[in-house]
Amino acid sequence: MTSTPEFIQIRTEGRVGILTLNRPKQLNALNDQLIDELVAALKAFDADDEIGCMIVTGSEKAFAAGADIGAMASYTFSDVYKSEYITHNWDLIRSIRKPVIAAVSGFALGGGCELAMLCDFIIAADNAKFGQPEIKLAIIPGAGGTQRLPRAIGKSKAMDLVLTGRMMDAQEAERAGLVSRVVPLDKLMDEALGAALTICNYSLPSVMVAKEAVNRAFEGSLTDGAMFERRMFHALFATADQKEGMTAFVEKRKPEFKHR
Ligand code: CO8
Repeated sequence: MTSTPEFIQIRTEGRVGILTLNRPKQLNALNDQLIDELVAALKAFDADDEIGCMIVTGSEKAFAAGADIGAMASYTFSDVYKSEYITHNWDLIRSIRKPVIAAVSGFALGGGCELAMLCDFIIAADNAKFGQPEIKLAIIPGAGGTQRLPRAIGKSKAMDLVLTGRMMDAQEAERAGLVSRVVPLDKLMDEALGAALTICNYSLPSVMVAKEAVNRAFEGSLTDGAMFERRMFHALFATADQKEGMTAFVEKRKPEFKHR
């Protein structure tokens, strides 16, 4: 990054890049600058050979309470349409190729829930609350909420959340399949870091291909996804790490992956 970010904190732990949303007074409400900073940091980690996995997190009280309502209140259609307000580089988050884990505590609402869903999987603290309350503001979700939420939790529950604007607690979110694990609040970062470090120890090419293949299942047809999976399964036999991984298993030792 060229300048020090104002609304996110960046640190590393081993080969894990950790990004913490940091607008505490506004419950991490998202604005263009925060998203720009987040995208720049994710892209920098994605390009960094020393990094194998990323975590996006917030504060105990809020992962992110949505887009900044105060900033949006007076905008007109042409203001937001012309500037592609707040979503102009949203798809760049989707294009990050290394795994990104969302570690969510507190509120993940509106754009906050959409940001968590844009990550590869969500680990939630037991105080997490998810929702798409945009309907209460006479708008609708604008960054994937009406598309990714039904794919993640099914039509009925997604309609319920989008149309009533109610929040879903961590337990309901886990039952519905939105989050992969729920842990006590004070264990959230340990759990996310444990998962990230596990991923970092695997061969990076296979990790990246696995992410790409699962995203095909989420976004495309079964036939195309299965063909992509088959071809990439074959392609991974060209890596040095595949030889190392299988040889190590046969020799009953730990593999030493070189990420190539
Ligand atoms: N925007 C701006 N400020 C916010 C937001 C927000 N989304 N959420 C909370 N805040 C501010 C409050 O105004 C308050 O500020 P102040 O102390 O100056 O009065 C402070 O954060 C604390 O909030 P509360 O006092 O309300 O705290 P509570 O614990 O009582 O309530 C809630 C917490 C339930 C989270 C409540 O603040 C709330 O309902 N927030 C709004 C949630 C919402 O409607 N989110 C959806 C916004 S629209 C949206 O996200 C569209 C997404 C489009 C794409 C985005 C891509 C990035």
